[in-house]
Amino acid sequence: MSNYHIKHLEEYYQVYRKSVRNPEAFWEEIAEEHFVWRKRWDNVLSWDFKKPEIKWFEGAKLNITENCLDRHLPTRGDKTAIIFEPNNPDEEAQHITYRQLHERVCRMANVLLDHGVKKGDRVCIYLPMIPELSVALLACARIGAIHSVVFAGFSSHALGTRINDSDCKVVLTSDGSFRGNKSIDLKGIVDKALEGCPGVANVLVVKRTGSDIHMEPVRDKWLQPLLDEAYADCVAEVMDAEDPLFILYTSGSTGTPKGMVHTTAGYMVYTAYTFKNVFQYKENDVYWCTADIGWITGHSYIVYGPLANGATTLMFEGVPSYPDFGRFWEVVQKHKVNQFYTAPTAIRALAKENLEYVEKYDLSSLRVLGSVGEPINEEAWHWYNNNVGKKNSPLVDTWWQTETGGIMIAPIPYVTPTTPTYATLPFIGIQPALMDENAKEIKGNQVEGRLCIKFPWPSIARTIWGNHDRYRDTYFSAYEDMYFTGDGALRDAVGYYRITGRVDDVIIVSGHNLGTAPIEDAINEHPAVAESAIVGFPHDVKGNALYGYVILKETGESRDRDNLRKEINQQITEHVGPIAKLEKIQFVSGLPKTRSGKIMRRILRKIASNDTSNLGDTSTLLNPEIVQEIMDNSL
Ligand code: 7RM
Repeated sequence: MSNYHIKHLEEYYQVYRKSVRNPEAFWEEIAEEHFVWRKRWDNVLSWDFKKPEIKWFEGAKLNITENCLDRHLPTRGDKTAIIFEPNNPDEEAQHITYRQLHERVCRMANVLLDHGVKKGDRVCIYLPMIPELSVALLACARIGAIHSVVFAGFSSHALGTRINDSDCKVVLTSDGSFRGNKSIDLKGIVDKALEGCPGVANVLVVKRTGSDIHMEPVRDKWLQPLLDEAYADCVAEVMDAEDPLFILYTSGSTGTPKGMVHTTAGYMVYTAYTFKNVFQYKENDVYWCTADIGWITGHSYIVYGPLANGATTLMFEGVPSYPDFGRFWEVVQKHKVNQFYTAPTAIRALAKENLEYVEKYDLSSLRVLGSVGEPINEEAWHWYNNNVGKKNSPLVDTWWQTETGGIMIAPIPYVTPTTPTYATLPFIGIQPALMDENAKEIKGNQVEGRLCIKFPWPSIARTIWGNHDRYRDTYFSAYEDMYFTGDGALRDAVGYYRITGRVDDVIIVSGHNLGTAPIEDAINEHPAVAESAIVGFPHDVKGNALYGYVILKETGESRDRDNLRKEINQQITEHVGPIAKLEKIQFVSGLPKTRSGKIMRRILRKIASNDTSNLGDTSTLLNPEIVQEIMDNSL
């Protein structure tokens, strides 16, 4: 029996038990049989959730790009590694073979080396969804540089903060990006960010839109001429299993974004293994994940997981609504996509449109549908299952996080029977636990609690860049010897998990994690604003939308409210990015606060959600009278 590819439910249970009874032996076998190593490990796992310190495959030497590229060349050199589908359907798609991808990665790696990038240096990547983005990740990995991808929808302020937090030396970007019928001036955003980033020596610029941009002498260079001149082969740097592979920022409930650090070997093994099973990928399948590589889903399930399996992975530059709402299905038909992985927010947006957009296209190639990013509601689940899958493609609802690196709870298609809105069973090697208010584990079924994981898995993030204490405090201090996810979940009668949502101040809007703190900071910087609080409320497309309560300074009281609303959203766009704009802004004279001065968001959340029948105990508030005022004027 090969434990690498699970094909029956009995096999799942058998392999699961094995992976839990003896995790070291289990992962050792997977690592040994399915990857290439320069040197074998001395020890499979050492861990201590108290420190916390987690090491997988210690002592092993490898390069992840040899696993994603070089090893495929003899057998899959002419196979398509990446299909690039441009924003504009009239522009031709590109098919990049493994051999071509290898060459492009080597050339870019050599350009980075020429610019003084060494093993362990950080490189910031701020690129749209074009092939150079995947090439850039792999080029960093080739030479042992640590990539830090910043989603190209983030503002200059957010970009600058991230560049400085991890001291990036080089930034890779493009002149601009295409999104539907818009183009965005990415280079202008980079220029503005770099006014506050003295550590950046070079900006390497991909030409995409051909727009007229400023090139700072010495610092900025067009990438293409450098790639053309570069040598087409590059010796892979030999990395330790636990050397950092990348940093990826995720919002926290407080403070600055957290630079989650993922290391090389464990991340590779786990993303490859989950990819193979959760998508039941078979040679010659075409797999498409619609996420942006700026998020963890893109890192793990557009780039590393698929390429480690020698798969064909599709990169889409555009948006689901351009040139019309049939675009996703047109692309599925055109490239005969077999596995399709998207987010509930996209499903909900498309479900609002005419069914003809779906029915027009031949979707018979589809075998597996995936969902990720937030809980998928019942309606969206059925719409996706009925109209896209034609009740014929299992729908895998995959729960995981930036911090977990790979999929943690998900059905295995054609193996695990699915239930709408349930992520179902823990993946192989994953040991979930539900905790009660007294920090005790809740055993048995038909229970609800806070979701923790009891035992390390290979792709768990190892630290927060530059702040190990925050890593411990955020994930390992709420419950002893457990990783705390920040999510609530229930376990039904058969042991299936359903994720109920965040239990902290992170709000998921259109599948993007937003911390309340940086948004409130941005609002508070407006000269007319005294104080603010934001909460999420249910939205039929975005899942949640943001509701802001704003107290004005005396000087702001006389100003036009609609202008103020626009300015506040402009402020947010500049500091955080347009995804964090507020749907509703209510001006209030005060905010409900506890005696220790904490804003009672619970009450604000209920008012924003129009659910005021039971506000709970407000007697402990410092200013209970404010609640009525806020309710009377709610939007
Ligand atoms: C992969 C990713 C993580 C948070 C997580 C959850 C929520 C993600 C699901 C989900 C319910 C799902 N990484 N989440 N997937 N909730 N069902 N299938 O999204 O770091 O950006 O977000 O997203 O709250 O903690 S992430």
